[in-house]
Amino acid sequence: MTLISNHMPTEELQALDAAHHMHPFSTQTDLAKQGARVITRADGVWIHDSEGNQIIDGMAGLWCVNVGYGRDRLAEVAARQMKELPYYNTFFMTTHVPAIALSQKLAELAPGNLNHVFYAGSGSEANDTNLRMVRTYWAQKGKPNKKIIISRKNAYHGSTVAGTSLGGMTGMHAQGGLPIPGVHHIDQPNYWAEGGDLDPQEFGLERARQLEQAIEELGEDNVAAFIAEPIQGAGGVIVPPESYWSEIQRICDKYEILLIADEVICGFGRTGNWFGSQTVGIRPDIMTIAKGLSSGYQPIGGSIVSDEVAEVIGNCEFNHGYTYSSHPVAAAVALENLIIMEEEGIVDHVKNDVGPYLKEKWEALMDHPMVGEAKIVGMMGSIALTPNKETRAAFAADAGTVGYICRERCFANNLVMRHVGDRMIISPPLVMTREEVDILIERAIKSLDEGMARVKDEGLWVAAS
Ligand code: PXG
Repeated sequence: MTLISNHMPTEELQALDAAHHMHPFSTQTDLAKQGARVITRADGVWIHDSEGNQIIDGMAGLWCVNVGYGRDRLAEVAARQMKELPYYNTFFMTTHVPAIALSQKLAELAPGNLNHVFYAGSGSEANDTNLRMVRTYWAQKGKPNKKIIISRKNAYHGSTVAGTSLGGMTGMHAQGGLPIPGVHHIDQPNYWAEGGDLDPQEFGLERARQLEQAIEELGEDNVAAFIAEPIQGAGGVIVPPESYWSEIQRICDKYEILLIADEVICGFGRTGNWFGSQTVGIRPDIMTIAKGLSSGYQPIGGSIVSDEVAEVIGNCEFNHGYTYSSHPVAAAVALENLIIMEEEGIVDHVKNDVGPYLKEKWEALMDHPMVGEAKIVGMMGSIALTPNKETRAAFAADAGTVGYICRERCFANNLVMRHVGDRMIISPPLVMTREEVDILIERAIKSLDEGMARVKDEGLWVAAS
């Protein structure tokens, strides 16, 4: 067998990759022609590729490497745990110290009465757990018809059958005959794209009240829960108007609908608090967690559940669990990650130090002729690209055409900044320094300038009518 290593020529690695590796969310044949970028190592906020480029990672991997790359402590904890107990389950009246210790820590960090954790291997799996858990909860309470989960268009809750169904991505629903029955989607609070002539706060209320209308239409006795990201991430870092979340909380309370906050991106410091729910001022019954829980060093997700939900579920045998629920190595690494976050004051760094610095620089991107709005909470930000700021116009070209051009320029300038349609998004490692923020912003401006020139050259600087 040939030993495949970082020392092989890039083209050979790309050819082998194209031959045997199927990529998520990619058009395999296009990628095979182009060749995937081979990432070889990473340190701090920097990733390195096989061509020797040093790329500043404005996305923290995939919204997850909150403590940055190259943490020896996490590697050491993993090695120690692997030697001591690499695997054991917690199904049949057994437990182990990593699961106990991580659960205790999460109960301490999570707000209010969220004191119980059910583990999964990812955010998608955790949302599968949530779907079954809320339905089981209501069945246990003698209300088996309370089954429908209300979610939002353009939400992202994962890629499994339940995750995709709960999510509101039409392109994902189209593949595989989803959503499953019992999931209902209302509109998202995306003021830039959908606010029309309303004032932002009025628009926020209008969108929140769609939840009330949906509950009335579907029948309170048929609705189990509402699920939402405090701030939509994969949908384009959509920051709702302030009026939105307090109204949602009021409605959930009024109709006794469980509130599931999907904290997979917003959790663990991303928004300047431990959880996005604290930033937007809500009291969820269940929080979905993953990503920043282990800073991506191990695959682990879960559901943090309120005392009340845990008590009701605890009265039946909940026939649910994954081989890797409470995986000891993943749990040990996650715990060490949280300890690092505490010791280094990383949440405070986001809230009071580099977060506000990034906000100032990010919002100044509004001065760029192609940027219509710049939104940022903590260290997740987005800008809307537009040919006309005053009218909040979209481009006439298919959504994403201009965004893709800008993303390509970012890559060429050694910056990972993603596009979602014609919004550009960032979610860098939380440990980023001010100097690194300056580099990120400098490269972003250069890429926007080059992107705009190309958009004009290609005759794409045209507003949709
Ligand atoms: N909920 C939210 C809010 C997420 O952002 C998941 C659930 C699913 O987690 P797992 O661990 O199963 O992936 C996510 C994941 C993107 C992108 O392109 C975002 C995610 C995953 C993959 C791609 O922005 N978020």
